[in-house]
Amino acid sequence: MHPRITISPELREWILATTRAGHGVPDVLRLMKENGYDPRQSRSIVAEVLKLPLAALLASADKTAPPGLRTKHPEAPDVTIDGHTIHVSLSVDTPMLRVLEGILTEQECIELIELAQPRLQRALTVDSDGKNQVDHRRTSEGMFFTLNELPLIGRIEQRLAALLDVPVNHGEGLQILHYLPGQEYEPHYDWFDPELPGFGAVTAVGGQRIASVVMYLNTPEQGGGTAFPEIGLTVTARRGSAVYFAYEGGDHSSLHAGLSVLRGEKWIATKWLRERPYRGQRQA
Ligand SMILES: O=C(O)CCC(=O)C(=O)O
Repeated sequence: MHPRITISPELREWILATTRAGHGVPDVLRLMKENGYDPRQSRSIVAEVLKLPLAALLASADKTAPPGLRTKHPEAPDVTIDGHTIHVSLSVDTPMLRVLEGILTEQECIELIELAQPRLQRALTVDSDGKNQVDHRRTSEGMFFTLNELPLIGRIEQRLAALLDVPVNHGEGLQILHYLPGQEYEPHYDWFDPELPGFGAVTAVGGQRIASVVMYLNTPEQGGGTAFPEIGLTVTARRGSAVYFAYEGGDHSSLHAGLSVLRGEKWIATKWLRERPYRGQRQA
């Protein structure tokens, strides 16, 4: 989980003074970049100081961000890929979020669970130094497939790549998570906080994460939805559907949580996408 960014009083005052003096946000972002600030971090800082929605600053991204890929956001009502039709049942702009129905077939969900089951281990998170750690906030069990490990995995990766217009090699290995009653994943961001000491290490290969796709492999009897507390949205976990959300620029509205499973169990497959090709190790 990323704590909210800390902004020094001097920087806060400089941003306010510069905008009061008549300079626009693009000027502020450009000056910050010239002074060594990471453009994504600058956008989050400026959004917070000026109380602007981060999305409003993304228009400035083209001028300030280093080249990095963004995802294409699927538009309603239907997207057909290789004969497989995916229905966009909900679209949100901030964070950029889509609920996707029919991303996986029932048979694909069953096979993924069967393949993952014997390889499950306590799920980890990335600590502030960039190392994997056991974390009380994430109590599920999980495993990773490597890229294109099996024909089924390759097929799903190709489908996501075509849907989101991101090459397969920008994806981290598909992660399967299994939650039992009472297990959950507390609110967190999937992007890496540029202010944490491990940022350089976790982004050295592939750069920053730009989007997540959480695919539901079963329908829990009760509970287990994915909550987005900043916007008051809970996506119901339903076999074969998914929630996709993009957070280019470190969007705080992408805060999300795997809600506690109240009855039954919950299985998901998560795909994290990077701005550049990623050939690295497992990340939680
Ligand atoms: O379990 C969920 O619904 C969300 C999973 C999640 O947040 C994650 O894997 O990053």
